[in-house]
Amino acid sequence: MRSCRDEFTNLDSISGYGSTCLGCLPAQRQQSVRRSGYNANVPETALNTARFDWTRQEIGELYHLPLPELLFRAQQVHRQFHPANEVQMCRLLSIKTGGCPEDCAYCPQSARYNTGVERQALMPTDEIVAAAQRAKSEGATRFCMGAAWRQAPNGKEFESVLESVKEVAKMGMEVCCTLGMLTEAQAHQLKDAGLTAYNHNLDTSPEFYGNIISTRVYEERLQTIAAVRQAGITVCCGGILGMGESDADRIGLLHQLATLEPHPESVPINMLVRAEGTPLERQSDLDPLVMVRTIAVARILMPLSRVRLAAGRKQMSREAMLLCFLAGANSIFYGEKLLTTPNPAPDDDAELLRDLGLSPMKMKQAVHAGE
Ligand code: SAM
Ligand code: DTB
Ligand code: SF4
Repeated sequence: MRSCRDEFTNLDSISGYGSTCLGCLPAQRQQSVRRSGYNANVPETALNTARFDWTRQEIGELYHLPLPELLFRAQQVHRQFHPANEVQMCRLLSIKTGGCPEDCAYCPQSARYNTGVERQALMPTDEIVAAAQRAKSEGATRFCMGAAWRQAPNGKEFESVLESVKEVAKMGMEVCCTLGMLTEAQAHQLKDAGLTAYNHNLDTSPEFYGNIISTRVYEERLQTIAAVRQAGITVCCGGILGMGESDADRIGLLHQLATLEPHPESVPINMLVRAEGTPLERQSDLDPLVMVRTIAVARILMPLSRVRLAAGRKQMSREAMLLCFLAGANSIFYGEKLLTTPNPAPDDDAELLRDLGLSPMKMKQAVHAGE
């Protein structure tokens, strides 16, 4: 019998997402598909088509397509699975800043570099809740709390994070945390508190990872991602471009992401923010078209996922951002600050979306745990 995967053996038919009934999927994938922010107009029969067996060769062929061809295919996939002109607004908040023992070469929060970032202890729940309320009133449908930890600590601080998650979850927004490595038990506690997503980036290819971070290994990232998935929390996982990696490394990162089964529901693609004092402060400029290409391939490989045009927008032109949206990005960080570095001013972003005719995604389309 012809399988739905046969649809994809020929790259020329890449946008021909077909085929079987959603009910035929294994339970975990059904759950992931239902949680994805897919376009409600997509027939359920078209939702069983994501592939998890992409080869590096196939991904390389897509990545190196002529850009207009790649954009066309990505846009076709995008329109099949997502509202064409909607962008999710996400708000980031650094709830514990600086002093991190890890040596991530890009990160202004590593204690190993003199970056001028002021250390800040864990924020109390009431301040976090107030920030989440502000974010919601400004149109954010996802609230992401970031902490500069190698791994989430046990004890009073973790209890306090759980309390904050509980309170933010009551507001009906998607609630995301990024706290470093997690144990399975911690992932379950976060799930019970109402966490809907956990961000843990693979950052780059397995081969290039050691050039950027020496204090942990790729496999540890994969273990935390598995613990998050196992606990029933949606996965937010992506990477950073512009760290001196090659096209092959970007293809390697995409390969890692697209062979996670289920795919991460949310895929942030960051452009390196060159922070003073970090080993990467003098990296050369990244051609924004590399962001466009990578986002387009991510969109094709992971049709149901939200792809986030994440850090680095402050350095990008409006035209480059438009191309990223055309390539299938449908989520941004909205607010004047990322974790410790600046993001475009909210007024400028509102004007950009208006000028492009894009609308902020409404809360009803936001992804909630357990749906
Ligand atoms: N400590 C936790 C961890 O590493 O998973 C959570 C916080 S960490 C700051 C979250 C992510 O931010 C990193 O995985 C990295 O992908 C991204 N990031 C950090 N510094 C960045 C920079 N200068 N430019 C772009 N992305 C950056
Ligand atoms: C992600 O992929 N990007 C965000 C979020 N997940 C946590 C972080 C970007 C941080 C940029 C540098 C800073 O502001 O410190
Ligand atoms: Fe620490 Fe995360 Fe920054 Fe690495 S990226 S130094 S783990 S805060």
